[in-house]
Amino acid sequence: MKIALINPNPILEENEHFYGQKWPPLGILLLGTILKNQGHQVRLLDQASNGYGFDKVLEWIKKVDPEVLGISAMTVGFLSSIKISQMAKKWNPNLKIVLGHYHPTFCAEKILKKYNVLVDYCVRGENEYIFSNLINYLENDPNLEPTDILGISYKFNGNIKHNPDYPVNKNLDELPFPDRSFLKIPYHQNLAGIELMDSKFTTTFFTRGCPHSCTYCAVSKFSNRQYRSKSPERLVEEFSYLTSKGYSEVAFVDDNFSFNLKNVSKFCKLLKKENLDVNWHVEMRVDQVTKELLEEMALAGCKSICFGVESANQRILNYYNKRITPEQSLKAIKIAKSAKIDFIIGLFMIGAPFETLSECKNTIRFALNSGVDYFFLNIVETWPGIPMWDDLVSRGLINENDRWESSTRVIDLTHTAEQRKRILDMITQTYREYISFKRIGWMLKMLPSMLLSSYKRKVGLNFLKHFRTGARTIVRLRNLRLSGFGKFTTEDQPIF
Ligand code: B12
Ligand code: SF4
Repeated sequence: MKIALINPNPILEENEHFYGQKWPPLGILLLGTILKNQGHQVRLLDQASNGYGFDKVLEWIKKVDPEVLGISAMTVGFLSSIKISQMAKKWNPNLKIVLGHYHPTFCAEKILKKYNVLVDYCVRGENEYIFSNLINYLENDPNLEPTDILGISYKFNGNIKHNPDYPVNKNLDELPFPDRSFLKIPYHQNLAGIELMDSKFTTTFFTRGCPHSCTYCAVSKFSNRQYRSKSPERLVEEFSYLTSKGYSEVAFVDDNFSFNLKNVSKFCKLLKKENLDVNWHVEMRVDQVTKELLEEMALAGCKSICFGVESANQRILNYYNKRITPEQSLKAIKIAKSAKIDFIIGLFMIGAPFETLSECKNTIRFALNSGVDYFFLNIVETWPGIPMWDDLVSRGLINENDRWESSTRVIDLTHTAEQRKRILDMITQTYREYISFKRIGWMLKMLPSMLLSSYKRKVGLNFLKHFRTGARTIVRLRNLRLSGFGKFTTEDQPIF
């Protein structure tokens, strides 16, 4: 069959910008690889990274002329998926449209009810074989009811049906290496839009799932808190394969990379033996840090760690069910530095339900003084599928029938207009001051660590090499106004 797969850009408004990283869409890449291996003709479009407008996306669809269009629908990208579905169905009413990823997993009933003429199937959960089973059914018995295809929701004779869940994928070693030749754009490691390296960048995962259940995170419900891992041997094999294809920067997309410390340690030992020229990057919980492990990781090529610090306020951390303390975060950052991890990033969240202004300020101050090389101050958002959503619905703060189609800033529900303005101003001001060419003192302070770290030296040289683009991005970042999770608007200001 001819199948087109799209990772949509979450931007619908012309004056909005999305300042997430541009990373390959690993989910549809894996689906595409499996289908291609089964003999199907697959094409893939990463609109979130190539920035195509919707007209261009339609042009692409027409050119591919697929029989099935699969769209990856995160909550922030859901309305874009609907816009693409509308355009595609208008062009070809016989095209089968399948939505997969988090939003269709948690909102299948609502989607099939409201958009019944546009969306034919919702694929729920993470298992990659659900889609190939559906494709095989569409190829062979499209008129029969697909009662035995686990993990899908669909309409049949005017009724919405939800087949039982497909079990999560237990044997991750069995999965093929994603065929990255589907992707037609070069990806580079970047931070908030600033490219750090020129070399080829891609993503992979060691594990899936997480035994924790943080209030703001969709992962535990999506994979039923079932933690699984590839074998360290298979992961090293994958790293060898990636370097043979010219990739030298790899980011892990794991939910909880280092839950099994022994496995990580074994991976590092095996990777070190291979002596591959590859830098890798991970996210970690601060309570999993030991100096021995981080030293092993650094020696095996780990260049950056993002720590989920989230808040400086224990009350808020408890609400997030994060099971860490701010002191643990400071300790983890210190250990990472002493273990010679080159780049340490702190992830913070501002604007939990009824979080006070002084608590917000406290977290910002903490971020500034925590010793990290860079920090993200994300505004807390909520959407279906996370415990915080259920909490806000049960407290009557959010109407699940009104807000389910996109993501909602929590401060819009629990703070006054004046409080919201002060919180957003605080964040914008912090970035303005932090990302400033005037911070010469900070730059000088960075200098010794830059000179000592070959990775940081390369990042610095790369910045100088592309100085005009880098400087423009910095100016643009400084002028942006926050308008939602990862979204910004320049309002009337020119972009450059
Ligand atoms: C890596 C990652 C990113 C990367 C890359 C995203 C990408 N292009 O895929 C970057 C950094 C860019 C990113 C950005 C964002 N992310 Co993110 N991200 C992740 C992370 C950690 C891993 C995703 C991944 O690669 N998984 C591995 C692959 C193999 O699995 P997968 O993508 O889930 O795909 C499988 C299934 O979902 C399904 N599937 C996926 N697409 C499709 C399509 C079809 C047709 C079908 C049938 C099936 C299907 O099959 C796949 C194979 O098993 C997840 C957490 C998680 N565990 O998923 C969060 C996560 C997906 N991100 C999340 C969020 C909120 C964001 C941002 C909004 C954050 C922000 N403030 O900017 C942005 C949005 C970006 C965008 N362009 O839309 C949320 C989404 C929640 C939701 N309900 O939508 C998650 C779940 C994290 C969380 N804490 O809850 N993210
Ligand atoms: S935020 Fe991290 S630790 Fe918490 S549930 Fe999600 S993946 Fe697990």
